[in-house]
Amino acid sequence: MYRRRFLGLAGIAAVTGVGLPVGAMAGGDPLPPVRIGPGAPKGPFSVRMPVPPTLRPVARTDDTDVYRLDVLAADLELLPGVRTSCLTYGGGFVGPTIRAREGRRVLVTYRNRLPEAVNVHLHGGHVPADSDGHPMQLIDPGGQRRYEYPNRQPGATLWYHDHSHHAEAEHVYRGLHGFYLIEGEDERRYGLPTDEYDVPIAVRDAEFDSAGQLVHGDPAKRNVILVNGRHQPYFPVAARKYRLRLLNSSTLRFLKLNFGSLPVLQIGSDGGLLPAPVDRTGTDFPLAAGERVDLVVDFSGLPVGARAELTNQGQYTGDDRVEPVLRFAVDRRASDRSRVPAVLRPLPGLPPAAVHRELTLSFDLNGTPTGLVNGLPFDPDRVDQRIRRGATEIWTVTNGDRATKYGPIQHSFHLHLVQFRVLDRDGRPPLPGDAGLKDTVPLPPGTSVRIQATFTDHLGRYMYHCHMLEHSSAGMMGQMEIVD
Ligand SMILES: [Cu+2]
Repeated sequence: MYRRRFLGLAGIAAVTGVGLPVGAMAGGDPLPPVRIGPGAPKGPFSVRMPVPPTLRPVARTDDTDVYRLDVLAADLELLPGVRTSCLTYGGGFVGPTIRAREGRRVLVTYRNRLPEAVNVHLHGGHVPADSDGHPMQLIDPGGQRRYEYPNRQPGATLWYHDHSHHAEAEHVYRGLHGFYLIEGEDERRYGLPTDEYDVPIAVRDAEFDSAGQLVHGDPAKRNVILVNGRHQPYFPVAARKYRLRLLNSSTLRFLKLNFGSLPVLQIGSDGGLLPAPVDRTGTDFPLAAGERVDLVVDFSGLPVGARAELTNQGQYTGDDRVEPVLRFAVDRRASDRSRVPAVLRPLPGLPPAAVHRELTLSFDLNGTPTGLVNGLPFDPDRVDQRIRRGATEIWTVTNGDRATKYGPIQHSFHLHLVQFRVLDRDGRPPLPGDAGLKDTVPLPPGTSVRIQATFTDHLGRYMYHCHMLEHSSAGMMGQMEIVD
């Protein structure tokens, strides 16, 4: 099914542009408003945003929390009054949140109750190779597999999702994703908002057919933004500070989220907290598929009854039209002893790098489009990079699709096993979204990013790839082996 439109190659600027230099922007008519199911539309902000439930461990020992989670089909009400067939972790379109603690091990046994093979990748996790969800290590129908997560890494907003070879895009698109939050040992002492005031929010796009079923087809037709699995919901908030952890769980689309005039401090990115909060009030948050941003948003200046909106900018038509995503409805006052200290978690230093590598991501567009890294599609039997355990390396990653017959093509870059630092982009300073520890970064057409990482602890084979999952499904993925 590797049609060019399916891969987001046609009108790519319109589909994935984030105000980045992608060349000619495809125009086209605005997409029709969403109108599905009996009684639809109910209008925006008519349904409440769910917060994914926290998964309860089935057992605890001195140093380990043990979980079980089923992978199963479920019919869910993503749109008002319509049942949509979904693939789920534990029955939720955003699966249950696993809340882990730094230094305390988590074991999760996933049981596959689907009629097809699946697996699970902990995105951003520093985990043993046989627990990383290698695309060829699958859980067959009826089978189960136990994944071990040591959580020996700083507290961070991670997420888990399917990574089964050639099927990851469709599986994630149909629902196989959830949050995995590690609380750092240092975190409680900062006094950040916790518990009901610490809210993970997954934002993504989707297309529905007239019967309300998900269509995994032309990305340009994905005209519904889902927020924790609901279209344009509202979220009741108290007039106080909230920690909001935003994830772009789209398979392809780049988001550009904006909180308007609400006071927003960025406190973290993919791999955990920043050294100090950054005032991002009024700024856009461009998020590639898979990226996260950790924020403290302050509603205390709003009276009870006030409304504020999270919006997405210009993603459907290539213009700068603002799309409502989520409404915050202030419905009560609440005491607030949380705070955002001026100093948060120091970043690890940047040791000298002995090894430099160069990678180029591109498509072979002759015939069936094939994703390539350094000219080769993914081959599970081939190791593309051998890396000494403990080594610090600098990788220059380039998007080679500046001028294809379909125009410029957007990519992103995701590295498994480790968090990296962005050193620069085309010799210029990193973007605001590159700050801190990162595992996923956007890679605009024709540009390069230099990243640095240290490959500690674990041996074995891991992936790196474009995190536009239709692109990795089409082969834009490489394999590294960490060796002694
Ligand atoms: Cu790509």
